Amino acid sequence: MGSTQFMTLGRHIIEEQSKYSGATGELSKLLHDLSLAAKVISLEVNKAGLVDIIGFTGDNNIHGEQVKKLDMLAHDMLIKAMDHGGHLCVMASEEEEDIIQIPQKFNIGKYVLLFDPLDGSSNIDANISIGTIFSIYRRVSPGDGPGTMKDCLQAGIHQVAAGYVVYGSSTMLVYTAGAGVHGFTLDPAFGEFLLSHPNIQTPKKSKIYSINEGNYLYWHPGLKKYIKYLQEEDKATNRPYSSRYIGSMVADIHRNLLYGGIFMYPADSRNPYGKLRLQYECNPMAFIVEQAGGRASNGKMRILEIQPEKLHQRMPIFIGSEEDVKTVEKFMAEVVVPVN
Ligand code: P6P
Repeated sequence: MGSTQFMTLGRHIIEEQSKYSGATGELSKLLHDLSLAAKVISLEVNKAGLVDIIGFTGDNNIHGEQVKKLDMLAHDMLIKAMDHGGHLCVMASEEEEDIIQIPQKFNIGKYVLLFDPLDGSSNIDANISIGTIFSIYRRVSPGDGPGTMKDCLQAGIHQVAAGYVVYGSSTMLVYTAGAGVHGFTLDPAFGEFLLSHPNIQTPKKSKIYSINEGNYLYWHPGLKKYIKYLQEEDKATNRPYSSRYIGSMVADIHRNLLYGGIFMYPADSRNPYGKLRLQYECNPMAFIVEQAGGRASNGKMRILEIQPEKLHQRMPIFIGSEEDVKTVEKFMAEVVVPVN
């Protein structure tokens, strides 16, 4: 999969931008600014074990979850890198309840940025891969003033670009602007993201499944049947599958994107909407995986076609190799759960 050409992210974005619908170079500058923030966050994540930024800030985020110092550093870094480029009209982050206004003289840009600054943060102390996820839309509000909540509540099908950064054994930035999925590996020696995975295509069928089996008791009966089906032996359908679950969405989906696999965070009897957030986790990952030839649904409908109602709403997600996602949808449709 590796690429031999010496292609930097910046050059790739500019060369590719002719394929983006209505690209004026602004999107390229936006993606460049995002990569700058990613480099600084990567630096901090990689030295986290050495300086006092491990551990809790003592604060809770808007969802009542204890906030790690790196979470807030990543959040602040992204805002600092993105709020004065003039390409945005509004931002939204997992770490802020409301939309984030752009300073007045820079806030009439034509794009909207949503992000999860550091997904998987509960793994930080254990030095497990974590990630940043971003999603970019064109504004729908009038262009002569700041962006609005409406700009941030567009269906995923309207994204113009999406990507993630995975801080693992190396730091990789993976993005799509609607013309394929491309992966770049950070060379820390000179701080450039170099094209390492051009035109990523995820296998149509796999033998990896990723789900937190600790929630088995609470699952939909059709999902229970599906997981048992994956564990049966049948050489013709590559079963039993292997179970791989890091507990960090970006890392789990990144591995499955490259190797093939299905990642599931379903609704269950305790959490009727699952755990993951539609606007800055499910939608960007769905755009990327679909562009790589995969599929992403909430078990019933395409993630990208769901009309968001709330900025931080959660959504069940089944995402990855197309045939595997179709199979779990079939298992769940065949078992009708009586409405209590
Ligand atoms: P669980 C990390 O906290 C996260 O938001 C995702 O990155 C990850 O996929 C999921 O939660 C893991 O949740 O309930 O399995 O620990």
